[in-house]
Amino acid sequence: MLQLHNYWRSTSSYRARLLLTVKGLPYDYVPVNIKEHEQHGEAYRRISPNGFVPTLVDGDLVVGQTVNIAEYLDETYPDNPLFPRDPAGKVRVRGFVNSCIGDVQPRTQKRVREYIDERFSRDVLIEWYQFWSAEGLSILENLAVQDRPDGAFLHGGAPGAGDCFLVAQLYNWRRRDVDLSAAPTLLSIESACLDLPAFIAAAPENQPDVGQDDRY
Ligand SMILES: N[C@@H](CCC(=O)N[C@@H](CS)C(=O)NCC(=O)O)C(=O)O
Repeated sequence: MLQLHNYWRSTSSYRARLLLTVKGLPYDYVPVNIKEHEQHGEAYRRISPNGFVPTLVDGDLVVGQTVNIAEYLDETYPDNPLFPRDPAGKVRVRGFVNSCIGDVQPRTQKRVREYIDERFSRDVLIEWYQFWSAEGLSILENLAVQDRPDGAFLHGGAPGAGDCFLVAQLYNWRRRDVDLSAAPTLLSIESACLDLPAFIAAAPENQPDVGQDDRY
């Protein structure tokens, strides 16, 4: 059985859960409480030396990094593909997910927020978060519009890796009141996703470790 070490409210964990549920793969949920800094504990560092969630474990294989998880799952479990099979489509969706994890999320990830909050102030953190979130929103909207094929989702008529990454990122922005109105394409893709059983199953509020969390 696949195991996912993750935290209910983490954006990266949410996208990994979505990858699994969109693929229709059952998994064991192993909570890692990053609010209590369990990601830095000795036990978790044995599977994730850099202390990031999520980590997927498949038998003896340990897979970190959500793009890596997406590609591993698609190569190993071919049903319900996460990436288009044609080169142009694959390049487009890979470009989108790499932008999520490379251009957008790292600027506001937990350890960056904590550093700014502790070193400067909550006000600086809020300004930082809102500025880079607006920038990230614009990056993803531009990518979603470019060469988008017909269909309700990011790339056609079925959800794939890009939709998983997008829905998790929008959740992150929405919970901190980012103005999303400049991204109508992203919002329409999100609304096509959110009622699907795979997206309901992976939603943060439906996870076994759901609890209270700080806003920032
Ligand atoms: N590039 C990584 C990012 C992972 C990541 O940023 N995880 C966050 C939670 S969303 C985390 O573990 N933060 C804990 C920390 O920064 O100490 C991926 O895509 O898996």
